[in-house]
Amino acid sequence: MDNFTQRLAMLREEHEALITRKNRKIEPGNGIFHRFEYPVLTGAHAPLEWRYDLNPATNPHLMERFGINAAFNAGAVKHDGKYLLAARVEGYDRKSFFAIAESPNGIDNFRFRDYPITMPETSDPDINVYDMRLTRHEDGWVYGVFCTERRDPKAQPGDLSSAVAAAGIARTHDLVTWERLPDLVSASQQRNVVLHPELVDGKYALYTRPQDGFIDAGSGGGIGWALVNDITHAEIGPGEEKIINFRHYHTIKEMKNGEGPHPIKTPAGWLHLAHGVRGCAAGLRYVLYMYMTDLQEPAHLIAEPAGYFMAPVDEERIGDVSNVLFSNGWIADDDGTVYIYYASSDTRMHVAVSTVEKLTDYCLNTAPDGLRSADSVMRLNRIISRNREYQGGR
Ligand code: M1P
Repeated sequence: MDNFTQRLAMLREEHEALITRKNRKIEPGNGIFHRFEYPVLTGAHAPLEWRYDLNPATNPHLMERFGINAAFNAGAVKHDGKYLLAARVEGYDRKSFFAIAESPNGIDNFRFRDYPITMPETSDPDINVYDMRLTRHEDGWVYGVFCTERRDPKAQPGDLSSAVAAAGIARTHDLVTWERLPDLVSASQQRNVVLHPELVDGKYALYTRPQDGFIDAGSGGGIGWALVNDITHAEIGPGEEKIINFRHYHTIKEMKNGEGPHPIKTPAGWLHLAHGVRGCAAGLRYVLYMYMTDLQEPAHLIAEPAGYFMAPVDEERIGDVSNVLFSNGWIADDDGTVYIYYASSDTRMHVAVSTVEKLTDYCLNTAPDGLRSADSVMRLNRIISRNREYQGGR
């Protein structure tokens, strides 16, 4: 066997082993969710057909011709009985694009489709696109709302990093062909915009994240909410955006926060997953937190447990942008199982599994943040004394 054929056989074997590797729940968990042993999607999951020219005549050394750096920040939806992740795939050239990987069970065997998504563009071409949230909307479409980034037109000639972030909007019926709609028009830059799955007062409802600049959420205040009449020309007028989940001093979200995937509807209210960002000597630390809003009034906060729901551990801590957990996709199955897809350190995708019942219990029965050390001690003492009483003073 020649070298080319031999190496190709090795690459195929390694790739197939990675994709078909069985994932295992890590016990005992914390009662709220279970993590799984292996990431569900990585750059190495990208098909060999994407990365190599497989023709020995044009690529005698079987070199990689298109490097895939990472697969992360995936939107999620169940489609035709399969668990679909619309991942942010990033090449060695730093550009992101979207590609769908499908699994029969939601926890392993995620396999990319043959081609990535060819996302149509508006008349203002995107420089980079990422972090798509998928919403199966009651109007019958599946929407993808994502960040489209372009160079700041006001940037000085030598300034090659100032950028403008806006919400790109596209929709599909089959998760193959996409129709691009005009970008969201709003007063500020936007990232982490998410479409609510139901109409509210006959309008499309958006979770927003108003921000002062490309990076800085600044005076934005937190996660916003706005209603738009027409999703095919989505526009938020001045004063039409209100903050529904605020940032606070000395918390896990003091610097920034952002809605994760669209909320899950439960009999007790809407379950929300979001990310919170704080600064520290090591840079920014991104964690996930949860909150709940009222069933009839989805913009009205009814519960928010103190602190984070998930923070990076072990391998999750390390990657291209270390110390980051980020989620923009989860799937609630009919039996109440919730598959939480989260990315670690802007590098890879993982799954954690819970249920609607457990997440609701977590949100409604975990005390809120008292915002002061003394309050934390009070909450802790309450738990300890109840336990001592229950255990007969032991
Ligand atoms: O690098 C961490 C995350 O930073 C951004 O999120 P946010 O706008 O909330 O700061 C995004 O670029 C996101 O993709 C990235 O994971």
